[in-house]
Amino acid sequence: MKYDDLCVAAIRSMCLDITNNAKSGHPGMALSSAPILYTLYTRHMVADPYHPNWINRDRFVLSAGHASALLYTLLHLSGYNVTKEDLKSFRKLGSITPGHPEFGKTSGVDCTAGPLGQGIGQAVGLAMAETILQARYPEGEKLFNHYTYCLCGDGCLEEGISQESISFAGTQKLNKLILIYDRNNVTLDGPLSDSSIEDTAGRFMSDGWDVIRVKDGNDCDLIDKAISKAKESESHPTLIIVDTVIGYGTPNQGTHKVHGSPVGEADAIKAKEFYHYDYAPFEIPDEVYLTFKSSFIDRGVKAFKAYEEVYKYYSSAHKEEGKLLESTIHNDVSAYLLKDTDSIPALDGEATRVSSGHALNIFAQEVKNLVGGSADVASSTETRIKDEKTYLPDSRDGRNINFGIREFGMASFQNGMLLHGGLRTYVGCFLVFSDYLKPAIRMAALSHLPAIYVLTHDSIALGEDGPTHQPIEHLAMLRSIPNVNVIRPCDQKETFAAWKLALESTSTPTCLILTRQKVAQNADSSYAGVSKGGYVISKEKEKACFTIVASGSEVGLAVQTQRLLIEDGIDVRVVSLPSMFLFNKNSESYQDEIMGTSYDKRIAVEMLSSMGWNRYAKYTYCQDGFGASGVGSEVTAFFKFTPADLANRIKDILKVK
Ligand SMILES: Cc1ncc(C[n+]2csc(CCOP(=O)(O)OP(=O)(O)O)c2C)c(N)n1
Repeated sequence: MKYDDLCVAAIRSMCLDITNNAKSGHPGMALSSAPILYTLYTRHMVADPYHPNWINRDRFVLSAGHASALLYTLLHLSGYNVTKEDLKSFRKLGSITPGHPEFGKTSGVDCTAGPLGQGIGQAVGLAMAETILQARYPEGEKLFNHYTYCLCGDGCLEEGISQESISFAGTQKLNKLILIYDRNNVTLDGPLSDSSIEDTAGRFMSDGWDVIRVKDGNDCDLIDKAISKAKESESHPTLIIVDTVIGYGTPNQGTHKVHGSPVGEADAIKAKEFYHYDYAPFEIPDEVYLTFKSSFIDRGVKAFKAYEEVYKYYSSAHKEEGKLLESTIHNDVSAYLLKDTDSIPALDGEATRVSSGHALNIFAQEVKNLVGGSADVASSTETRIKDEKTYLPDSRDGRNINFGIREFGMASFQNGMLLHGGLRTYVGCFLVFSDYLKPAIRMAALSHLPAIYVLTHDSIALGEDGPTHQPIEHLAMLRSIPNVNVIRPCDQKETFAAWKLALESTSTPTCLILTRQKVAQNADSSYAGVSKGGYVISKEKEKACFTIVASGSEVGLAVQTQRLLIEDGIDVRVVSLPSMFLFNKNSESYQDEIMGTSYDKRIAVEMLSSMGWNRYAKYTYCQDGFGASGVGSEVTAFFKFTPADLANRIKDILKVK
């Protein structure tokens, strides 16, 4: 195009100015990738900067989030609400241009990224969402028909999650996923060759991807051709490998010195001379703005207008589906949920993972856009939606997804699907393997996504599989992540309630923590109680002198212990505390009222780490060491999780013989 060189020079110069001005940031990849993003935005991306949340826009994920200065520059030129002042506030407190892109903070940022590799996972989820929505809506191809682009660097492809992502995307033939790899062969500490000898093209091809090479990362026409070819793919995702030079044009180009610190005024001047760019810092000539106006902006505005017509037609031709889309575009399905889970007849003696399976199947009938699956443990985690197909290239309408044994990838794909909008999702695995999910859970929480994690086999009571499979520290870990609601229901009713709460959420992820073993149904468990996070589940006889606080399967243990103690004349209250997250939202007086006794007259019981429980009780009765392999009931008895042992402990505290 006429002003390609000028535009690319302007973008590069702006990235130098932004990082120099902030005295912080990563100019290296911003400079190497500038022609790639310039070509993508001006010649291919279809999105309307004036309707940045348009559901059918092409998505762009900057997986190498450290190159954020480049993305913000592109958004500024592309007409999004990112001003020059915002660019000058790069990395400053309160700005909309934070160090790494954050979804929801900056118009035009489709995905939070920075933890390397996770952008690729989220891009896979975004691409999946497009295919699922297309198949699940009648005439869905009219509503959902866009590409997902992702830009990554060497670092993203070294991360393990990239492998989980590419092998799943290849298997699922996500042909509208286009991953562009800025191969500048330099990472933070030095040359890529110090840490990788990979044949990247071979790796992708073996996973069912098409691979295109662009040998000169400064040639916009070559980049353009590669993207056009990738868009034509009918059954494979495409990797475009673009050979580039990190820090292009600066005196330290090609070295790690230019990766992660501003180049300084003197080197910026030299680089601009090299680009033949003769403008003051932060100045951009009109030709550049006009180029973006007549390409990206005009294309996007026109496409959005056309879509409005489609939408109008759709809302009248398919009223029900139109309504569903309208309300679920922002992941809100509250209008479709059962009003009352308490009226579902409750079964006694059912494992909460089984109750969860029932709940899922009840809610799946109501919430037609609920899809999910597990990391190859659907039969153990009870995560299958009955009578529904498996999601595959030839059955995109399948609601059951077998993510394979790729926990981190699975959770990251879920983030992508939710980022897209229009779907509700859940993923499942054993609680102990939430370690593998953790970075993606954190990402969901930070991105305000209502992800659902079905985490079963939730204590040493799982038995025979032994300490490798018995979670200990996991609840403390999950509970310590900001904006994550961890719910550990004690019986079937609480499990139904927990699912309802998870689906009612629109911006907080929920972890459902479920037993492998059977538990008794309590008479007084309720949705209202769970929604408060904690409540009295078994009242004292007259006046409690002590309170047992418990969650999940230990509520049953607490109630049995209460009976023993009351027989011995010790009046005790039992509080079920399925969610610390929700309980902490109540007033202090409510919390005290529920607890019933003073802090030093309370014990918290949970067959996992005690960490965190001292906020509620002076004493804890928990499992702070690793468990052991054996029959579940024998393991729990060995570690003294029996009514008699717990009663003795409480008597010791109360100094009662
Ligand atoms: C999971 C994770 N580990 C480490 C980092 C810190 N980090 C940021 S960029 C980077 C090097 C990335 O290399 P590359 O993708 O080649 O980027 P480039 O050097 O081209 O900017 C590292 C280690 C990170 N952001 N995320």
